[in-house]
Amino acid sequence: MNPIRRGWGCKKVRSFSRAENEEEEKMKLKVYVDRMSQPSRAILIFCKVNGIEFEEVQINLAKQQQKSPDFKKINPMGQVPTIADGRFNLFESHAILVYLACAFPGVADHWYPADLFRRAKINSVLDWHHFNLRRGAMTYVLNTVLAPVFGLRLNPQAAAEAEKLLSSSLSKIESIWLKGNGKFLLGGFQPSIADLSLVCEIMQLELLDENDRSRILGPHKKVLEWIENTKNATRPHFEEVHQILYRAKTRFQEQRSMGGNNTNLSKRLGLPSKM
Ligand SMILES: N[C@@H](CCC(=O)N[C@@H](CS)C(=O)NCC(=O)O)C(=O)O
Repeated sequence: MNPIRRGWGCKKVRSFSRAENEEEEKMKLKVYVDRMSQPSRAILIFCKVNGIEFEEVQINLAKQQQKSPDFKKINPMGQVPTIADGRFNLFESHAILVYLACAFPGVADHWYPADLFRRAKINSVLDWHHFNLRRGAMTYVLNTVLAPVFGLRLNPQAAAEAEKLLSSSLSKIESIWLKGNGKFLLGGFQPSIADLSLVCEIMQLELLDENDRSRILGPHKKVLEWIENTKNATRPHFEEVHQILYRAKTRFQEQRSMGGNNTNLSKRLGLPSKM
């Protein structure tokens, strides 16, 4: 545990020396992200909504900064998001969300409830997410939109497989976790870290051709409502953090209307090779 964190709840009643201020600065939470990455956006929104003080450190995936020796000292996996809280470094977005929810006392209980059963259910959704919704959404967007940006061929067969996984994941979200009258996963009326993580993943579908997006999301009315509920519960930060995605969406639309492919877009969009 970061020693600074142990001082929560204590008001600072004395002024700090320069050395102490420098020490405090070093202990400040650093969040390493690329805003084009879905899990990075989830961490940023979470910190902003909960008033967590942090420094955003840009790791430009397009420039392969995640592979630099300096960054690999912080995250040997060479991926974003990553945090450094004092001397404590952590990667994997779900582990980070859990840590932040537990480590910062200002975070409201609904994000990661103290109740063991509700917490366990949230963990269950988060574990499921990686190999279902995330795999389906990422693979579909790569093989329908992003591949040429990285010098790869679009792969319709991989896209078709991914669409099946994506659509069945969206159906499961509706029939299992959104089945009641609640506004959020697990029937709640306030969001948890699972809502934030999953909705940020779905947001990348903004990059699709509108027909594809409507075909995939259109049948899932409850999912569409839940996305709106999550946006509303986290405004204005949700939209602010997603600005980069909306800009990319506009450029892809322009490119499509000119009948081009996306080969030359990577530099203009600053897109990473893996998102
Ligand atoms: N399971 C990880 C996934 C992290 C991940 O895939 N990060 C991507 C961006 S979304 C990345 O850093 N890609 C660059 C690379 O792998 O070189 C999490 O949830 O944090």
